Amino acid sequence: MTYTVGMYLADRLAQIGLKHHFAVAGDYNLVLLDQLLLNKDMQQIYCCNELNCGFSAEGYARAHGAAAAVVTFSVGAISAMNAIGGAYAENLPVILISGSPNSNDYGSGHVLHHTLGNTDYGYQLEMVRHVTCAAESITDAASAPAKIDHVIRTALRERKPAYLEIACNVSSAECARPGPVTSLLAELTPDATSLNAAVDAAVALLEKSERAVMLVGTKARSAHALSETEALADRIGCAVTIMAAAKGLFPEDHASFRGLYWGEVSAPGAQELVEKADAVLCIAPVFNDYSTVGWTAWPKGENVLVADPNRVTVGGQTFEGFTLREFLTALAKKAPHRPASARDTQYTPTKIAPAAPDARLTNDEMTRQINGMLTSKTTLVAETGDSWFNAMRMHLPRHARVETEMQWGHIGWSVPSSFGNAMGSQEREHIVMVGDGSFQLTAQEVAQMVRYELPVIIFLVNNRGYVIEIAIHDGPYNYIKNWDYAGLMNVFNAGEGHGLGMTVTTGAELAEAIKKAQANHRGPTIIECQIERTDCTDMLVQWGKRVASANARKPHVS
Ligand code: DPX
Repeated sequence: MTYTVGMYLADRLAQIGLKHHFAVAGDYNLVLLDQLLLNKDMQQIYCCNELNCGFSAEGYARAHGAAAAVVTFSVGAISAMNAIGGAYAENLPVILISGSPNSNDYGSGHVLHHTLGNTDYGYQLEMVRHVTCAAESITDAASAPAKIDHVIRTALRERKPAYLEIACNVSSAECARPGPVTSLLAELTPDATSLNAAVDAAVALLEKSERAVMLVGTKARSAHALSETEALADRIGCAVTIMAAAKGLFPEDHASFRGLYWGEVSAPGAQELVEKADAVLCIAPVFNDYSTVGWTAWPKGENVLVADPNRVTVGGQTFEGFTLREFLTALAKKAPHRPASARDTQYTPTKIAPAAPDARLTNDEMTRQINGMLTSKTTLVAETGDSWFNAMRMHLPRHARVETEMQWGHIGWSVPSSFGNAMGSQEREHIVMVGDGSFQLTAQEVAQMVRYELPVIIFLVNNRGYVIEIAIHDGPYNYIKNWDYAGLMNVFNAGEGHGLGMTVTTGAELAEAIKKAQANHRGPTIIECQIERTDCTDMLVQWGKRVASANARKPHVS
């Protein structure tokens, strides 16, 4: 049998550990999909549309480390680019693969279907460069191995998405076989001089501090530095706080854990801890308008160390040439013990009192019951909206995971992303919290959970509108058409699936529905939780006010 470009790509994807890839068919990628199907180490998983396909791959990368999505030219790829932008913002190595025009049509002057109707077919590559760390167009078999390897290696190294387009007549063309995968996975050798200097500068900051605090940020996971972060916390012994997007990245039962730092909406005591500390070690943070609560909570200055995935800034100097993992490991060998900030404080998880079982369901009662379901095997996917704040106030058992998309913030992300996440970690339990407004963007991907029998439990919060937007800036555009969300399951089952849909209006009904959901092992469950529109977290209201006033700053006139 001829060894082909498509087989090479499949082998490389399987070699980096992918057991699945996500796809939507189209005539520019059909031959490529056939080639990928020949690889029996990987299963092809189908999505309803390319936006969802991109987000499914994004979710798979969260669970599994990397992912691939295969789409058709332009009509498919341009839809997928939004999700790929999300993967870029969230530091996830997703390989977007697009079928593309026949190599003979490039430069021929031919007008092709699914294109802009011009005769230059380079535009998709140009567009995708902005949302990927490497992008290649393959129009001949001889250069395919080098281009495929470059794209995959760069994505894995930079933890960012990358792009390949393969001319539809080249995916079945003959090609060389790949060598060992180690060439794709090799890490760069660290610059020892720079690393030692960074560690010395960090030690100097800690030596002169009495109340050091650690602040863990979201990129600690994509930098593969979670256990190193914990080891450093053990060594220094100081209080450890987390940023919102890093919820779940530091164990909440750790003796030094002191909760969420999010400016005015921090856990009790956490704001004071960070803002009064004489040394703040920020581990892989993302400081944006949301995470700084409208630029009001941004640790800066002489006593702040920022350890980014590939760079450390401390004491007015910046160091690079090593990874975050290498820095944390080296620092944990030399850092002094500074336990004061942990010794003098404690962490008390938020406790929500149970509501009367027959009282109208509230946001608090819903959150309390969902929190009660979490185990070390749970992955909780919290959509943009009040679901963020509900996730933030939950107490997590060790190894429970929380997924949010706080940098990109595309509503509707959670449904396809949880589908991909569940596909990539079938040994875990997946719970989604999603608002009605968000759900309406990507609802059809629940049908794929039915198709692949994934027991994802979806808490659909029906508060009749875009409540987070109402908190930030109200207007008629924040009110949406109501749907029969639970009823959708009949549509998706179509007489052959095991999806379950229920609507609840009281705490007792919710408790009953959760029991049924947990017994439904062969498909997803939607529990539509009907709550009042005005019933949202106080955190959302406070945070919303701050972000709104940052957005409303007048243009600067010089
Ligand atoms: C918008 C947002 O119902 O949740 O808890 O009621 O807010 P809450 P819902 O899902 O509403 C979400 C809504 C409209 N954001 O409040 S956060 C603007 C927006 C976005 N992404 C995309 N379009 C618009 N974030 C793709």
